[in-house]
Amino acid sequence: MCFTKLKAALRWLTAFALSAASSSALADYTLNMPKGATDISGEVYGLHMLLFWVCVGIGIVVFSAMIVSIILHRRSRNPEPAKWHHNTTVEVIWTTIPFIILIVVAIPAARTLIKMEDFRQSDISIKVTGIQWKWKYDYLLHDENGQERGFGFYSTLDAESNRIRQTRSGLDPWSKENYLLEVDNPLVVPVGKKVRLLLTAADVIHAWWVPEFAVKKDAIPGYINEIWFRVTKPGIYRGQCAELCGRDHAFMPIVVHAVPEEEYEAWVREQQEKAGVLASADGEAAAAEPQEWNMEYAMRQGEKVYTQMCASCHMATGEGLAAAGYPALKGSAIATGDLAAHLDIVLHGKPNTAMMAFGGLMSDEDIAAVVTYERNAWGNDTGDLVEPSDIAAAR
Ligand code: HEC
Ligand SMILES: [Cu+2]
Repeated sequence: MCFTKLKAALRWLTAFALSAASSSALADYTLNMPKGATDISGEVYGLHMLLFWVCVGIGIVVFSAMIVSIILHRRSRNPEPAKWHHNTTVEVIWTTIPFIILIVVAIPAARTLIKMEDFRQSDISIKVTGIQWKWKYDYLLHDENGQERGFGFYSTLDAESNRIRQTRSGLDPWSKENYLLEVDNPLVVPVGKKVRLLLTAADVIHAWWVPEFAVKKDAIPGYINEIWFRVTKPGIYRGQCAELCGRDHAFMPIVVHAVPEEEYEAWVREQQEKAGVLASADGEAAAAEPQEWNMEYAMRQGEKVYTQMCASCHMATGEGLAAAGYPALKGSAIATGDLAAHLDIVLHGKPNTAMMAFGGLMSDEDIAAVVTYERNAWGNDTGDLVEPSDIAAAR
């Protein structure tokens, strides 16, 4: 039986090697760390290579000495071993040389570290919040009068990767470019500007990591960490959460679009317009066009919010994932019963379960929309239209 298993494993390995060789995966496959897209990442790469060659040098010297002594002083050649021990000259040499090597590598390393920790004079600050299992980006923007003009959005695994990755989806991961490395809303930054990220988390510890920028730092609840980067080449850069943060840790990728400054400015304006934070002619923040609140709009908005915020646990079908303890919302007594109890669990969560308090994470409108959606989707036809004012009252 063991033998059959071994044969199966071998067959699988061969198939894997063949498919890897024939696909683009092999072309992308590299052993070394990337030179990256920022000056700092270039320096980090340089340091890494310097140390690598120092290690190679040390390896050659140490192993040569060892091999030579093993051969020259083998027992058959020297049945009578020499009796001396302790040689001050040799000991001084083998203490001094490593000491000098350490100093030589510490100087450039410290210089780069100091630069990495220098957050002064940044051009843009963005707050990054790790959430199970997505990222939230808040652009902390002000106009020249100090008026807040910021906006924020969630960045979640793209729908297609999400479909493919479901157990027994029957879909082929190789068919999707950048499988599990694509999001719906990427972080957009201008090339050549110093971008400072303020990292935190809403639930457990996550870590924001983009290898091409040589930045990786923990995002910790109740705590703010800083990182910065200045991208030199326009492009799309990808990364992942680098701190094991729960079941879907592998499904909260990071995508950064580094674009020329004008393109960034245009994008920011568009986001500000959408968020309704732009100044009108008289200097007051112009409110977004008031949206008429009706069933059709609430359901459309609710589905979007549900896909971003809830589907990772309760599933797109509303059927939940019993094996992981995520209840179905389809036909759920709470989602089809008393509205107050339903709002309570969504706003305040359920302590000591994965159902977190969404009240602090989402606007009245988004919560009203998603609750309306839950109460009417998947055959939960309660007909209830929840108003944003209901949420404000229930908070
Ligand atoms: C991280 C996983 C997770 C996410 C994301 C999540 N939930 Fe939950 N949810 C749970 C768990 C676990 C429970 C069961 C809690 C308990 O033990 O009662 C639950 C319970 C519920 C219930 C009660 C269902 C019932 O019949 O008991 C509702 C309603 C609900 N969630 C709505 C939502 C909404 C709306 C969202 C998105 C805004 C959401 N959940 C996001 C994990 C999650
Ligand atoms: Cu994470």
